[in-house]
Amino acid sequence: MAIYRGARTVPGGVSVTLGAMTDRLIAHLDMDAFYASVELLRYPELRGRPVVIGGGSRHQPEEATDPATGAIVRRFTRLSGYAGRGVITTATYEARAFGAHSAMALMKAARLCPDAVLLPTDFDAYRRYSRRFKDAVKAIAPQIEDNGIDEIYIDLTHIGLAPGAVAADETSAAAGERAHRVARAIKDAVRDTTGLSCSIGITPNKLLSKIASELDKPDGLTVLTAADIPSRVWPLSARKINGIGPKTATRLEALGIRTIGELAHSDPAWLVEQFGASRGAWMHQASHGRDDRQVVTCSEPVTMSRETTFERDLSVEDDRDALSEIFTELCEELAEDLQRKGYLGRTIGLKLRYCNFKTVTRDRTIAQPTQDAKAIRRAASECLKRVPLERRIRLLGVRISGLCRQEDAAAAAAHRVGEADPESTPSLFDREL
Ligand code: DCP
Ligand code: MG
Repeated sequence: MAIYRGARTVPGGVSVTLGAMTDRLIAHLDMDAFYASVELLRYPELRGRPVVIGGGSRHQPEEATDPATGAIVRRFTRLSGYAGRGVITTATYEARAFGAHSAMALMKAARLCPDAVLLPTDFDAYRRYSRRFKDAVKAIAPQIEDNGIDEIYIDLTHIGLAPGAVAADETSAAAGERAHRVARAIKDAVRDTTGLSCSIGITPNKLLSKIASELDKPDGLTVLTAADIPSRVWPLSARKINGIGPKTATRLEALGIRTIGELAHSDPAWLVEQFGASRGAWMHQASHGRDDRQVVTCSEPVTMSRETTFERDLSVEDDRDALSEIFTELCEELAEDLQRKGYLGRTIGLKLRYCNFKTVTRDRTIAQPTQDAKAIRRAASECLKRVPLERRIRLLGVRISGLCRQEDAAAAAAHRVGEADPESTPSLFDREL
């Protein structure tokens, strides 16, 4: 994508400014007032009213049939009567206008906005809608990274290109138009399948897109590039950078830095002095809108484990049989987990917690990845030889890391010449020792 500068407004009040910074097109999509919007689907009569979501099921609306018309009439809980320690999960934009927001105590919100309607949460429904909107996006752009119940990153670099066209050869104007067209298609698909609106930010990276998706909320579509950073990103609070939390923001403020722009203009060496080498350097890069992170399309597990805390503390001396049996079971369960999920692992770890709550771990890496209970037990038994066993044991656990997918392991095995693991290693829990 070549350089294109300038801004223009496209129909629907959507601002598009382009000027390529890298050759990637990354989107961040975030649903608007997510929990509240799902609730409004079933209570459409609340549309346009201040509504907050939180509190227990006792705030479920009451339904009655109007004897005259036969229509269902619902009676909703008003926030004004609320007493308790609940907090708001989210609020409609109408309630936000009164100052109500996520994480605010409901009693405080009741003072700000007594006429708001209070609805209880229904996480099953939110999860269902979460799956639906993600599937709708995936049908258009399969490279998505889950970033929570109502947000995803989407790699649009190669989506919506004309047949035979290559992203790298595209002009920036064409790339911008494509970004806009694909984003519009995604927003339509999300609305068609869920009835919900979302906001999308498109920029060359995840960091900027996460900032951009918030800029024109709700129902926003914002495309930004390097040229827009000074005008659209630098005036924002440093907290808008994903990774700068309240603590860092307070520290920054004490140092006289409130905005992303002020951060960008501070001396990187001074930032390193204040926040350490990696964090200081990262803050400098982030404030200039630089971020190389990839969209991670599926989250691979890093480790799998099974552990159990005994009903009473067990001793190797007196409870050898029980320990040996539990040890075998844990290895078998772990092997089943691996087989069910389609993984093999190479590093087997053992965890022991003694009756005094001291915990020890040991691990051993084997030559070939495995999902076999016996191989796992053999390696874990090797680990067992390296831990003290005088004290009574409260917890026993086995875990496996260095995971790879079954199909990748099969391909690798085809290229390997026979390195065998030893046939058997009895464990210290076993009788024969
Ligand atoms: N949530 C929560 N507690 C919080 C923040 C959020 O339970 N402190 C839940 C409720 C939100 C959902 O997560 O609906 C998504 O969080 P967002 O921050 O994306 O907020 P919304 O989607 O509600 O609003 P916005 O339009 O600002 O994205
Ligand atoms: Mg949201």
